[in-house]
Amino acid sequence: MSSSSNGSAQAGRTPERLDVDVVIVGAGIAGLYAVHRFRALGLSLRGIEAGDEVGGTWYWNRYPGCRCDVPTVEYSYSFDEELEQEWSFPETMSAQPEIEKYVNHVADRHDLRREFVFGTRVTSAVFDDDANRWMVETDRGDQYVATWCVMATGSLSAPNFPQIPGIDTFTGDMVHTGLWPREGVDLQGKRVGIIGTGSSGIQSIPHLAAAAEHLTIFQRTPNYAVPAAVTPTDPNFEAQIKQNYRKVRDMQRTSAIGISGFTHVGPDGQEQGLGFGALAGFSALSDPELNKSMQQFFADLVRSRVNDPEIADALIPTDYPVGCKRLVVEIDYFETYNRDNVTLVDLRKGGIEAITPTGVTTAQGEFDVDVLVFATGFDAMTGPLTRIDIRGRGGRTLADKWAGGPRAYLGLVSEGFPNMFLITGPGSPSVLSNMIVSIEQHVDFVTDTITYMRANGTATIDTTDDAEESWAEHVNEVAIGTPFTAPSCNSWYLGANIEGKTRVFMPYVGGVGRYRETCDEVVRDGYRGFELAGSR
Ligand code: N01
Repeated sequence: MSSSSNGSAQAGRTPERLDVDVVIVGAGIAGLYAVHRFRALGLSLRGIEAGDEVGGTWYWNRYPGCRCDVPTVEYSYSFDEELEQEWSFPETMSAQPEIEKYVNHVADRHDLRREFVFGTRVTSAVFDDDANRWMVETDRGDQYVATWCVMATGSLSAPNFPQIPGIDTFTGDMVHTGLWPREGVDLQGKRVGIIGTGSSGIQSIPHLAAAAEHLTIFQRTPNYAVPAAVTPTDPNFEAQIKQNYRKVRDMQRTSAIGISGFTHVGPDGQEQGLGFGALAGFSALSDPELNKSMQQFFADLVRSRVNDPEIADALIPTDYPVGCKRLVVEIDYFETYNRDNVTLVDLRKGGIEAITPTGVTTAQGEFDVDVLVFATGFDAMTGPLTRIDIRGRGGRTLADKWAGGPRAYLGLVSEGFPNMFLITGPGSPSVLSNMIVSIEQHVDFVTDTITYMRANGTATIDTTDDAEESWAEHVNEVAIGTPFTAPSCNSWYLGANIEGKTRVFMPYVGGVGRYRETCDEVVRDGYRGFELAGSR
């Protein structure tokens, strides 16, 4: 990595007061691409990043075992065709350090860091109705005035610490997988506890078990998990992809989840592909009979890998369909339960009652631990936005507006918050897609929109209640009948993981291709559903 710690390097910097065209919040994959595109328009800009470095998700989530479950060659930017040819990912599905390295390389290659302040968190963004401008403030005392505010804040970036009594009394090390320290966590000879068995828990558990003296796993709900098809990158296949990258990108953009499914005939005469079926079958998963047989397949898989039948039973989901929660991709997860130094606490037999200075108290007894890992997920999709004091027209807060569930036309603009763009916001394919494909599409949309507004001297872009409402109805409609919204389903897609959060299915399940077409049509129809007003 070229600059190891921008944030700490900027620790003593003087607060800024800047008047710019655009403020971009976040230096993840979205924020970096936004800076790249907007700078090419000649816009003045300031990027603001809470972390010490670029990377977003891949900066914060550095827990052992963290890995992407989208094929590497597809989980990459498409805008730099030379980079596509030059860059090589060593594995079919990249581990976090490789992706972080890639994102840092992009930042260096396009000289993007210099537009950002690091180690700086946006605390408020307030729209000035008279001036049609956003006033953005940070925890470092910066004040920015901007015409457009682009929230590249990520969908899974607001960590969830559950409200467990006594959580603040724990005297050992407490760490969230989504805030894993850069220097790592010393687990040698330690009794480690982990709460949560979603993707982060399932990925990290084998590594924690291997490093710790003892690992206690607190599982509230077992998850469906499939073995990850991770192998070293086949140079022949990589060459094929590189020759066909434009076709691969086209296929991604018109696909259901932003993954091309590109195949070619290998030297053995067999068709080879990217081997990614795990998330692709929304419609197949909606067939109850097929879903039942998949559930049986999972049960058999777990029983074949876990020695103790009682533990195997505890690891098999029985009360919700496959596809309700995000399908997890695992390596050696189930075998970990065959280790002598691992204990599974099935919280369905008695839940967590408290955290004490020395461990976790459950209805089944007390478990002493030295390190407590929270793999308890995120206040997904809305949390990264509602945790900022965002106030739109008339001083209305976004948090209040979204108290009954998020509303944003196309997941891009929320009525009453003009000139604020949400990258991969609720109501867009976002977390149900290859994020880089969706990010590029949104940033391109915003770039084109700003270009259009400048060309026409338009002051503001907003949307209407009606447009927002009918989009919300459509998002809801396409989710009905899928396992995502099954009555037995409790997932973060529905906000069910956060106490008091209104249960609304947030992402758009209609598909990346269909969504892109809709956005293109909206623009062709003169920004149908948006309100372009005033003159600058
Ligand atoms: O979070 P989660 P995550 N007491 O919300 C449990 C992406 N991602 O960080 O199911 C006890 O899925 C909770 O239990 P329950 C991916 O999109 C991708 O793992 O609510 N347990 C659950 O087991 C993923 O879906 C990768 O009953 C409590 C766990 O904590 C998303 O990020 C890797 C609890 C939270 O699981 C989030 O995944 C990692 C409590 N009070 C993440 N509160 C890839 O592979 C919560 N839990 C690409």
